[in-house]
Amino acid sequence: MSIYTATTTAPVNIATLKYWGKRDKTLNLPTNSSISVTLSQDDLRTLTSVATSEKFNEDKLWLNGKEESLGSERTQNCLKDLRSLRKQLEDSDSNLPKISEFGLHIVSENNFPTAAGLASSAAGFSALVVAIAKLYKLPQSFSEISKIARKGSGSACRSLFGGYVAWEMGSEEDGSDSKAVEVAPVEHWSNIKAVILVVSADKKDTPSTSGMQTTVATSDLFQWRIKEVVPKRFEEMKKSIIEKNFPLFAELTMKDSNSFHATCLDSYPPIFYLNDTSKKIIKLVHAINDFYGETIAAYTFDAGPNAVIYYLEENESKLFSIIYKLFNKVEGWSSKYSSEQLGEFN
Ligand code: 2P0
Repeated sequence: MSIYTATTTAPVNIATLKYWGKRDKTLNLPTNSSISVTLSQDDLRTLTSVATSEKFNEDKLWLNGKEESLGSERTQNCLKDLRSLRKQLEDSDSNLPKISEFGLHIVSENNFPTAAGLASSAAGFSALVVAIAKLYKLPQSFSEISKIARKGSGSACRSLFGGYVAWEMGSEEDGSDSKAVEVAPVEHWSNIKAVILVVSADKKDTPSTSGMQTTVATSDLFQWRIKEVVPKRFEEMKKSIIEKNFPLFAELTMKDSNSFHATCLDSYPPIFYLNDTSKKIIKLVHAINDFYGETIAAYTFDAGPNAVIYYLEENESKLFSIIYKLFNKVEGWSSKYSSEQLGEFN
């Protein structure tokens, strides 16, 4: 008996231009294009291993050590697409083992809290789809495979690439042009760093999928966002990445986070993802940028209260000197800035 296996890791991606709204719920086709930065594999990631064998007569999943159902329509859609691509290969080459007919055993593990607004579904579906694509030795490009990951969870399509990634919304009804593409590899702008301020590791209030549906159905502001704001911002943000223009990239990132949360608030009933601590962080980042007279940090918030702060590596001590000072969390840390320099932050 042969057992075929493959393992992969997929990192978390954090959108700097947010995906919020679907034009097709089954295919996860978005109402706007989005952009994200993929975090380093060393930090937040999903590790997924898959095995298949003629002895496995059903599909099974263990997530963080616990057996979970594979019955969701989204997961089934991903498995169906992957099997169908493998079947095409098997039909064209009779030497290939017919593993598309066997059950799959999938073991997946996150190194961060699930469903805490840290985009666990993105890394999870990305790792699932890539691991099976590897197992099946599929020849398709990552952009092609990203369309399958998208059906699992929209934002998952962006986690197939490292660095700076765009999810082009596409216009086809069947989703054939709604895929992730690389804007720039991580080496292009490798001195950008992200820190996550975990405000709460609880499960989020309103799941993204139902939140999006409410926003699409009820928010007037949302219509303005998808028609007038995002298309222009999408091009500007790509340009800011290509040109490594941090102040512009930061401004667009913060504005887009605010625009997304404004449409949540404009939904009926309103959706609240930010809490008082999140709002303090927003004010703090603006105060820090004002204090230094240049934009050295950008915040962004997903469907939860946790902040992701982007900054350039060379500004790390400038940023943390203030964050540590204010939150006073790190023992033995001494600021390299004088009390006078820190002025109002003292
Ligand atoms: C994003 N979010 O672009 C946005 C910003 C949350 C806020 O993608 O229904 O889990 O699985 O397609 O991808 C979260 O939504 O939603 C998300 P589904 P997903 O990252």
